[in-house]
Amino acid sequence: MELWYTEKQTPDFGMTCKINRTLHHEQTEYQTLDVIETGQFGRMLVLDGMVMTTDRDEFVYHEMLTHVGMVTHPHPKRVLVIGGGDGGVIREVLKHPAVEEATLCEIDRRVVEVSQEYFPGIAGALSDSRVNLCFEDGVQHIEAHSDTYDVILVDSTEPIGPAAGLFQESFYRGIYRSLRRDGVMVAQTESPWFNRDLIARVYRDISGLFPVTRFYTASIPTYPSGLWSFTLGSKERDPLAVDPTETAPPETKYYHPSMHPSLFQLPRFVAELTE
Ligand code: AAT
Repeated sequence: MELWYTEKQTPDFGMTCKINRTLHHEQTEYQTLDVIETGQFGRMLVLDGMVMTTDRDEFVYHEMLTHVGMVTHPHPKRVLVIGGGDGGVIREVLKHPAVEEATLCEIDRRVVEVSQEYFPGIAGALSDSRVNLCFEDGVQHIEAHSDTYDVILVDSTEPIGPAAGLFQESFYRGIYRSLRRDGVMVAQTESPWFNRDLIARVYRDISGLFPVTRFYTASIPTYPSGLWSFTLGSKERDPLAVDPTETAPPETKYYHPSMHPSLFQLPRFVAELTE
């Protein structure tokens, strides 16, 4: 008998893949958590029925959420990742030698523990001595820290359930306060096909707070529609004005310094979300 997993990405559209077996299933305090083994993408981490990461395409999302913001900051010493309990963004952050302290603020401790067990290539970086693990709601963490971080990366689940607060204007205002004078933030902002209202609203909110706001996309096959978006807010430096040749880490598979300037050239149906 064949076993198939479907994520209903919208009420009318889904992604389906064949699975060899279910490796883990539990209901945590915050969400349902599954690890399944797929034929096409290797192991897959699923929260509340939605794909968070897979062995084979995780590099795209984790590199693109991390490096664009990291190279925009002149000296990213203190970095905060909100969400991202699988550790993929932390792994990418630690590729930058300027980093002295990387804090992970994840609401659900079980995501970290299960990722350490089933995704060692992604979660391995969480045991690095520069990493500070903090299990609390990102909204509370942001409220408790002002003028602290150089870079804040928001690696959150979809804007329903525990992550709803991570897409609010008040949260971005908190991020602005938590960042130091030349701080940079990047948030994952969902699909330009399926989340158009959300993207336009988040772009307006961030550009109302930060002097520089930039929007870019990447191709991620296991995320809804396959096209994903990221919104960057910066207090001083414009990512378009930096040359990442020297600062981009060499060991990447998707992000490359030569693609950096063209990242912000958007197809028209995407660009209109930022106008
Ligand atoms: N690295 C890619 C995987 C994710 S995981 C997003 C994480 O955000 C989850 O582990 C979830 O527990 C955590 N989270 C949710 N709400 C909060 C909160 N309020 N504070 C801190 N952490 C939170 C993201 C994939 C995104 C795209 C999927 N289609």
